[in-house]
Amino acid sequence: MDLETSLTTLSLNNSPSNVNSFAVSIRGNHTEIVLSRFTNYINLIITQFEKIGNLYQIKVDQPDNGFVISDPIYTITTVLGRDNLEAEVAARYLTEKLKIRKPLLLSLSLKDFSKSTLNCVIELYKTIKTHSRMALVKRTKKGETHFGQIVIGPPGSGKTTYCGRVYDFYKDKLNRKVEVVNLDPANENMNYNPKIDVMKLITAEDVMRSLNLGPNGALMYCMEYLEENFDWLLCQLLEIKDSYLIFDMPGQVELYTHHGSIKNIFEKLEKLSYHLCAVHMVDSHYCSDPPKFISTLLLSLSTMMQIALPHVNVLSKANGYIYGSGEERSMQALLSCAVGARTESERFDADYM
Ligand SMILES: Nc1nc2c(ncn2[C@@H]2O[C@H](COP(=O)(O)OP(=O)(O)OP(=O)(O)O)[C@@H](O)[C@H]2O)c(=O)[nH]1
Ligand SMILES: [Mg+2]
Repeated sequence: MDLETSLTTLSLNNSPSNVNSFAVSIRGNHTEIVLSRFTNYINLIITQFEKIGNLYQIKVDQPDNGFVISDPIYTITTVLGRDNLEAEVAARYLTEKLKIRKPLLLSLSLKDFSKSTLNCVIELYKTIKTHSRMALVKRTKKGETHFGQIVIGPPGSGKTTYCGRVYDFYKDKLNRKVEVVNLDPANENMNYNPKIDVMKLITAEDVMRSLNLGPNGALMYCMEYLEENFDWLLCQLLEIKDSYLIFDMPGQVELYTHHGSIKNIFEKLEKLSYHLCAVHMVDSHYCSDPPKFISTLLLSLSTMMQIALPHVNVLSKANGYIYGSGEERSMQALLSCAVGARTESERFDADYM
């Protein structure tokens, strides 16, 4: 039975997202590696005997409360084969070095369990992962072009509310296929049903608790984690066909002005034919006096420079703006007031009265 066939004979319930196999010579021994990555676990066969050897089920110990641990602890159970301490130690060494985060089914059949052989296996595994990522990118390039908007802006500026409303507008009024992608790992009040939700990958709350970080540090960590797991996002995006995409983003300003992860994620998507526009939400309250307005303009400008996407500023909460008595109730008046410009009637009063 060859390796690929033996893989399919294992009673696995989920369809694999991809299967990759490689063969190399390690210290004179012909070595084959088959890696199958499923949505909820990984299947890895490493053999120098051209057949399946000891089979280990390796679980990642996570606390029940969903904390994310930076250095996971693994529980290894022998499912098939005789007890072999050397092989079990090798299985643990490989799992820990590879920092595998999903449950792993590992088949190990080696002639030589030396550290240098195991290190070669680790390098090979990394090569396979890179290779499979390249294949994913190739698959995306062959696909169609996608369009959408990423909704960014300071905390509480109305991003999530806007996403929900725009989703309803596209769907009900324009009859267009549209999906919302939530990339805010601390999103509590989603007024939409996201097609992709980053909170299934990581949440800011778990990071704060497990890594002892504050809200800002946790959000940055989450975005770095998402960047590292870009394949997770891409795989799910590839499942969405012909839909306009609305990305709901977190509200931490540094993420758009200094930090690189969000920029990098969207840069990669842009290269994969995702044509996106940044919709920068600004609370209209910040247009109510000149200093706030200037700081908003500077924030918008630095965000535009950093994110480097077509950029539209949207004034939110205009219904909540409190007009002065006798103030003209129009957007023009609101903006003139922000920069201290005089209205026509004020000019007339000042000049002629
Ligand atoms: N009056 C008024 N309130 C709004 C409007 N848009 C949002 N809000 C309110 O502003 C608050 C914050 O809105 P969100 O949509 O959660 O803002 P956000 O930018 O997603 O917030 P973060 O994700 O925490 O950064 C909520 O209480 C909303 O109900 C609006 O157009 N008018
Ligand atoms: Mg929000």
